[in-house]
Amino acid sequence: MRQADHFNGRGRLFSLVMAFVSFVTGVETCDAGNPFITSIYTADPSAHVWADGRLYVYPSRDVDPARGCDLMDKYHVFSTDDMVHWRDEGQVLEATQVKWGRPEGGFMWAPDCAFKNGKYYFYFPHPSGTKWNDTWKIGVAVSDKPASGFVPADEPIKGLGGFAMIDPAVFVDDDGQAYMYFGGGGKCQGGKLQDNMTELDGEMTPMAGLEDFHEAAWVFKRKGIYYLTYADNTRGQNQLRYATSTGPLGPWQSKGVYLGGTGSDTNHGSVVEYKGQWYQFYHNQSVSGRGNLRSICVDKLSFNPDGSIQQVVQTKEGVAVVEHRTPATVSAMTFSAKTAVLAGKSVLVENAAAPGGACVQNLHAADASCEFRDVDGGATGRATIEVVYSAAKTARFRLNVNGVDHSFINAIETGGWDAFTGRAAYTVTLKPGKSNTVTLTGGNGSLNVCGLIITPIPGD
Ligand code: FUB
Repeated sequence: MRQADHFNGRGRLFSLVMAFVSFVTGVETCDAGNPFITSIYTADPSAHVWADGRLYVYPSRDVDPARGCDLMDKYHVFSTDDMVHWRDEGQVLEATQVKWGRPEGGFMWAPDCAFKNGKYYFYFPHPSGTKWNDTWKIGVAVSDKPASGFVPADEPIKGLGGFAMIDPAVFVDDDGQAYMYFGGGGKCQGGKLQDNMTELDGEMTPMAGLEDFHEAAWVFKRKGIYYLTYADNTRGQNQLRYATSTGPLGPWQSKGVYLGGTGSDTNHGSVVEYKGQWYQFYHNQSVSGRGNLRSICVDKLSFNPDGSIQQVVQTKEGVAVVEHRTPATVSAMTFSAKTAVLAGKSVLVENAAAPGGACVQNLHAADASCEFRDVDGGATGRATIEVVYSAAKTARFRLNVNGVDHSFINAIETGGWDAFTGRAAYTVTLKPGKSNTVTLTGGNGSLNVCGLIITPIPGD
């Protein structure tokens, strides 16, 4: 079916009877394939498996529209229990929360997270002054939970300095001793953290033996061998290299490239084992075609018998489901397009292919929008908003929740106007009860929206 271009008069509103249906579903963000997160742009994925059995990814967020890497000012976390169904855990920190941070905000670059003594420590690089490149610091935020409740410390971590304080990575050894690594622009340092995880224990030392180091250090251990992976200086398409050592602070023996260029000028990865398989996380720019609107990917990583790493093959298919999964049953409320209040050139069109029997069209028009009112936030807490859509070509819309603009959300091509398989997911904290308003604004490509699914995040 071709996209119809109905126009029912500027400013004319369709007020339709609000109705919602409650049902039980296993809905979680499902973005199998690579990139595995497409609703928003993400980069620099740091992956960890925590005691609740889920794998969590802590990436940077590339804010759309981008200006260099300047406007990156917030972090969303994602998690999975089967490597195929991903949940947006929502935002964990933004620049405005950092007391010591640059007054203009922005520049929340590659983060990491560590767990010790019952607490989660979220480490992030951020400038403390207007001259951002001269004032990098590394901050830490602490929580009892892996993906919410983080409170940033009033001061950055003391004792770091001298050069690019970006890309912190924290490795906790089998004996419980934690090590921090950081660096960019060719230099990498590492050192011990105290038991409180917020202060250094002694001096940081240069990581000796890393060939062509650029940035993005990551340390892990397997069968007694310590591995340090990093991005090199290959022009236009940084590659990932690795080095090994018998200790967490080197000296390191360079082992060469194990992940070639991804198409993006930067690269940044992490390595983790989950349910018996090792994985390489990285980013590319395949959704946007732009180096500052990146997307996170995951592929399998394998070792040779001598412990060396085999070349990672980048795939579009991504990785397979790791375990038979019993879907979580959570209550969800569905809002069909028929319940939306339309404005501008948006129109409601009957469509048998659309769940709910109708869809909102003409969202390509600059003044088109649709609003879902009385969205139920449950008791309170985080909930994933899934916009159900079809798109013949990849488009985007602006998401506004309760008057707060969340910038652009991607609607990835679904294969045709009648293919309502698109799910653009984004997690926010909703107000309790039926007191929330979700507005989708068009003007950035064509998509047809047939409704919303709201899924509370379990445990909140
Ligand atoms: O995302 C901003 C910066 O780009 C990171 O800190 C670097 O590792 C590179 O990926």
